[in-house]
Amino acid sequence: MTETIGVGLVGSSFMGRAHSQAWRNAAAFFDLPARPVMAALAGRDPDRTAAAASSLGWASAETGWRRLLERDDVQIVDICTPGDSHAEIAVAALEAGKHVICEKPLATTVAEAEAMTAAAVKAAAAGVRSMVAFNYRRVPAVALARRFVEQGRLGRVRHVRAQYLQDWIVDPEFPLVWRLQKERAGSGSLGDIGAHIIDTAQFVLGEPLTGVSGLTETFVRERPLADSSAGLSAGSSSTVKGPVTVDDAALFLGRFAGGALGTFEATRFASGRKNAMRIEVNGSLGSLSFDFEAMNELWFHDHALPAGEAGFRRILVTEADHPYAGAWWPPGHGLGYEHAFTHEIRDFLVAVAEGADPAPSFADGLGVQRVLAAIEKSAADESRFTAVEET
Ligand code: SOE
Repeated sequence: MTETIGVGLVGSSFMGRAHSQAWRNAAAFFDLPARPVMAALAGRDPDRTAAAASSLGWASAETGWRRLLERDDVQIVDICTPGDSHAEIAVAALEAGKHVICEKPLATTVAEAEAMTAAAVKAAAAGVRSMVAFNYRRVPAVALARRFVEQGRLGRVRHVRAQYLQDWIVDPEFPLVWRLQKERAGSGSLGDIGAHIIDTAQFVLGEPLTGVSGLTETFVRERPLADSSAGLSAGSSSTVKGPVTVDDAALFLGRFAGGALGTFEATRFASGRKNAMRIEVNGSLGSLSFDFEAMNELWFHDHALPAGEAGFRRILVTEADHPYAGAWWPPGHGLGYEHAFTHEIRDFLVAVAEGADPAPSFADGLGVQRVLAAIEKSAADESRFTAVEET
């Protein structure tokens, strides 16, 4: 591999750090058509960005993302900022001829996602690629689940049961970080983690959701104002409170194009559950079950076996012929949260080199955004929620 491709990344919080490790490691573990060069990290604060660039492995630091677009040594822009800046950065980067990978959810509104998709389609005609970073598709066990469904091992799929359960805002004194502000995040649990289970379910089934019905709730309506840089960590919080303008929890039902029914739950109030991204699929020939808290395992029930022998059995997804797993450690040694990011960078680079459109595309991200909007619309329509008669 002699070719190189320059990368500029915007943002150095949780996702910026996760993506940085992926750029650092992709070429060390995968055969890539071009070696990524970590040219520059961009951020708003010069000192913090310079310190982050040096600790995360970036060759230089830029104040402001626009500087990345002016640099000839940057061919890829990786967007790891809060949702309210995705559209502006992505459209400008695509128009400047840079390939773009953008964190999820794609945008804060359908209109923004539409503008981004239009820019992506236009750019693709000129060979400029884009991808939305739904990392859980690249967990080996989730990719294996997709393989099983694609191979028909589950038969006719009837049910999808998906949950994303976290508990980091159970404490009402946890501050009002950007993920709890509608203008910055678009929505709450719904867009932040509900978007993941929507994408994962559509990916595993290979079908889109065609209709949904939603129920959302904000349990804690005011929280102490946060340090503007605070992410998932509390940071320093104030005694002054401000309104929480997003959902704390979102439940929804859905119907898939092929007729399967889906039940979904996304919440940050599931005390004790840290990152339980779960999906179970039931089909006429068998079922699959996955929980991110045991991310190297996929459970499979073969319904064709005699009842006395059947039942869920654990597949340890660490074999060389499992998706992505062969690039890493010997069987049984296992992967972690960070590996899915490395896999998505690997897939993005291969698509860019092959001149193919990487998946999930911005159009796929727009599809998820439309599902989110439909859930919000349904949840806001109180008349569709039937009150139980008092006895
Ligand atoms: C916070 O809920 C969060 O960091 C999400 O924003 C990520 O997408 C998810 O992977 C982990 O949790």
